[in-house]
Amino acid sequence: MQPTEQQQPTATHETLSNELLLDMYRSMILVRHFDRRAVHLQRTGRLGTYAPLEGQEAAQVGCGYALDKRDWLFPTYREHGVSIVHGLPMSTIFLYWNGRPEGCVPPEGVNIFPVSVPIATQVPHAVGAAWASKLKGEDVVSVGFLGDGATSEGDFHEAMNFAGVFKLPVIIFCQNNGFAISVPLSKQTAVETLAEKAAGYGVEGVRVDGNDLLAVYETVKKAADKARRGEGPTFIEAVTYRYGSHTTADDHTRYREASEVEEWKAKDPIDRVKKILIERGVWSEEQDLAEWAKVDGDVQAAIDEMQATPSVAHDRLFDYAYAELPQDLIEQRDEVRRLYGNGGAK
Ligand SMILES: Cc1ncc(C[n+]2csc(CCOP(=O)(O)OP(=O)(O)O)c2C)c(N)n1
Repeated sequence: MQPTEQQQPTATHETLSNELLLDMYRSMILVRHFDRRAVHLQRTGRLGTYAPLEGQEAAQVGCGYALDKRDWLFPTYREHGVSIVHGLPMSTIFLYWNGRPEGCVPPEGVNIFPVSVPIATQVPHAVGAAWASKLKGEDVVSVGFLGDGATSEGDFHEAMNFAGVFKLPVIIFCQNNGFAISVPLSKQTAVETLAEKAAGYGVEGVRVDGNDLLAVYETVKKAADKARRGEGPTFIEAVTYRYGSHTTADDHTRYREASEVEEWKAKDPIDRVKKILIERGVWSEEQDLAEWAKVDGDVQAAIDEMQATPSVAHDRLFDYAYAELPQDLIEQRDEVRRLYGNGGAK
């Protein structure tokens, strides 16, 4: 996939205060550092696996800042950036990837659903929550996140249709990062843009440069305002790119050219904002270095918290999927208990 040159709408960053822009920039640095540390933790055996987002910071941080704390997020496994901005502690995300049940429980008042790994299944959840908000007359927007590959799933189409018919206060936010694991967009869909799919459901579709923080912020804000006015859903296609592998379990160099990755790195979302801040005279290289050091302390504190959390008993794997365990799973659970003793806690 080539970087997309022409996307709508064009952001007018002059309208944003220095304070807000600096805040968003600091969040992007935090998110990138968090992400890199998570990959290292996985490589040293301290996380089970991990889905990196490096390259997608503008899409996620811009989206997060455009929403209100009362809005509800329905994330996939890659939404660490927007989740952190929305108030999810980094330690919770680390615990999730470390296989702890605590990693699925946001603090009270942080309106984020647990991560959905089956792709697109969270989109009907978001639409359902938006329907509830509408019926209750609440001023709340739900946001369902998905990737380009997930737009081929039935759940996505059913959710879009329902959202369109009932004019629900929902944003369906697609980060088109060019690949579904190793499958490129050209093998995923015959349409030129994913945004145009929205028309088939009577939903407004917007395509935005997902590496442009300000464009994403403005686009999501506009969609959220529209939803709050009762004017229905928006499907947003944020065109971006992931620099690394789909997860730490695959090797992206097997399915794409290094030159393509380099081409996208030249459009790095963090560098773009840094340039604006330096041009505005409110940021310097020295401040930048200090900021990276500061976020390192914050991320380290979250890692320490994860490592201080007692390990989990293996048999808790069986706790949450069924109210009453089927017989074959009872047998498996009992075998785990026999093998590990005491439920398997270390
Ligand atoms: C229903 C379902 N089918 C297949 C998978 C296996 N799978 C995991 S991620 C993935 C690709 C998703 O790609 P995309 O939607 O583009 O999102 P991205 O991971 O790039 O953010 C697939 C096929 C799954 N998790 N769920």
